[in-house]
Amino acid sequence: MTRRKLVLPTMLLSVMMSLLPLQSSLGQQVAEDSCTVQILVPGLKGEPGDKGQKGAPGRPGRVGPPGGIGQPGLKGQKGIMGRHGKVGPSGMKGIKGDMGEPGPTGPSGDPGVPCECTPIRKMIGEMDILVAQLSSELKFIKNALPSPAAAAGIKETDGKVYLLVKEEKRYADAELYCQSRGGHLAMPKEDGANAAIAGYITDAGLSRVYIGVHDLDREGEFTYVDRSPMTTFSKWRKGEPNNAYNDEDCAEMVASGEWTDVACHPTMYFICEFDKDAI
Ligand SMILES: [Ca+2]
Ligand SMILES: [Ca+2]
Repeated sequence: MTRRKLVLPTMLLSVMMSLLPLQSSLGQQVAEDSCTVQILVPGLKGEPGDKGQKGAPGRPGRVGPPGGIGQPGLKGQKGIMGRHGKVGPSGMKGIKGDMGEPGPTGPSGDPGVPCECTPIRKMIGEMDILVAQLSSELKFIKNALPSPAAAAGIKETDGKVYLLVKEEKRYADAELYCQSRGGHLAMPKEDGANAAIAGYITDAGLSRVYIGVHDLDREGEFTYVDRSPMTTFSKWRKGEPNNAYNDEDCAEMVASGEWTDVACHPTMYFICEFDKDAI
């Protein structure tokens, strides 16, 4: 305590002196001891001073850190239309549309120039007839010629077509064969037809064939195979028909064109005939 007393600055002493009146109010003992004991205590807080004048503006602060993303702004107004862009590539071909409604009928054309049509029409008519004939003959050939080896070809007269069939058959089967192709066994009813058939046999190198003549229905009364009567024409060989062995009810033609009654069950070649009108 003594040492602190010794080092007290002069200013502190003056303060202490100014406080003496206060010490006197504290008591006589304090005044008596003031020279020996110096108790230093802070003074009472003074009255606040007057407000100072506004200072000069400070220096600008440092740049602050970046702020956070703010709320999106309001939508702006629509801008003006831009320029036209470049032409794009061609698209793929579309599917075909439906057929439209038929249009109105057009105006009538100008009258044609008269032509020489009569000869042309006549030619067309003749061609139509020819085509019809060829069609009929083709149909006949298809029916009558199942195979080229089955026949030696055909012969014809004005009204008939004859077909020599080189397949040995009995009389009844031969007739069935001819019927299945639209005809009958050959039925010569006049010299011309008989000669044509005979020539056919000769040309084929044959000696005899069945023809469509028989007396199967009544012995001795020969008819044609289609049951037509034999009235004005026949070509029996001399001495025929003789119904030999009481077993000859059919007929054959030999190469000379003459007829002979023969049995019906032997097999031999035969000739069919077809009406041209029916072909
Ligand atoms: Ca007989
Ligand atoms: Ca006989």
